[in-house]
Amino acid sequence: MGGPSADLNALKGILQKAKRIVVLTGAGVSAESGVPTFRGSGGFWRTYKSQDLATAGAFERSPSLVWEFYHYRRELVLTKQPNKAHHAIAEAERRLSEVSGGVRQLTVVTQNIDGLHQRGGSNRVVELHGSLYKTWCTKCRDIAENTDSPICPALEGRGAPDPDSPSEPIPSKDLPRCRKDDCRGLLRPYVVWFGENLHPETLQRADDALSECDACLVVGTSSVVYPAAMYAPALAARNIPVAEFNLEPTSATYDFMFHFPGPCTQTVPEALASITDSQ
Ligand code: BJW
Ligand code: ZN
Repeated sequence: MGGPSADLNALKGILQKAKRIVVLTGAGVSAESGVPTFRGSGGFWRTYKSQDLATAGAFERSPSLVWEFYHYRRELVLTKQPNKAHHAIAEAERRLSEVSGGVRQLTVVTQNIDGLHQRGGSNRVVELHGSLYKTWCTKCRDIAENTDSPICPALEGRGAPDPDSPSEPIPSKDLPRCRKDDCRGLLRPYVVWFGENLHPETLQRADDALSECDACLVVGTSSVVYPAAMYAPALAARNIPVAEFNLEPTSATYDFMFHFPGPCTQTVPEALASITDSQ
């Protein structure tokens, strides 16, 4: 009955008192920076959907093809900048901590692997699905940061999204390799693919933030991919106020207290103004 409200003042009143805010984000928060979302028209690379390439099976069949896909996205995101939503979220984190001597906190729990929250100034970020700029050795399991552009010489000029792009497989020995001299194993992107479990430490950090949280913003996610999709409905079920910011309603909208339609670069800074503009 009733459905979610779009009463901005009511949300601002809640945020002014909140001690632990979680901002749960998805691809929509980066859409206005020019990073394509997954579902909808932007979600294709060549003729593939993300679901076809973001799997361990796809990497086993063709590490070259999967590396081309991730190389393309690494290079694309390097040309993009954090937008007003990323900046407002980062400024709210800083301000909230400053006015309370560190007692009040805002944590970003993101499904995105693009690093734009951190580049926008957020410090407390849980990356549920990993990072475009980290690698994971398939042999020694080492996880390493890697912002090289290109990540290896053989990928230079590869990864174009045009379906007619030449795509001779790159020999495995020329794909990204572990930097440890005694290993040199094949690297994979440090991202969570479909059918893979999220990393236990990541899940723990997300759980810690969610269990303490007394207000939650859900920004730019279709809320269909688990386990992230259950986080905000679980908070709402505990009567914690949840506000969704999305271009359109999602399957989770009716679980929530608030829904603010529209581009998040407008709606999110407005909602967080009660924190970012506080004296
Ligand atoms: C704007 C905007 C603007 C645009 N302003 N808004 C049932 C229960 C539990 C699990 C499952 C289940 N059924 C199937 C599963 C498994 C699966 C799953 O959830 N599948 C669903 C599709 C149903 N989950 C998994 O496999 C997870 N692992 C797991 O469950 O392990 C246990 C297990 C083991 C073995 C078998 C089965 C289970 C892992 C999921 C990992 C997801 N990884 C990806 C790819 C990462 C790597 C990469 O990027 O290449 O993560 S999938 C892809 O979707 C990516 C995203 O993080 C994720 C979420 O997408 P997101 O962010 O919501 O984007 P969109 O595009 O969907 O939505 C954008 C939204 O923004 C839209 O709503 C727009 O309207 C909005 N928007 N512009 C405001 N300007
Ligand atoms: Zn290694």
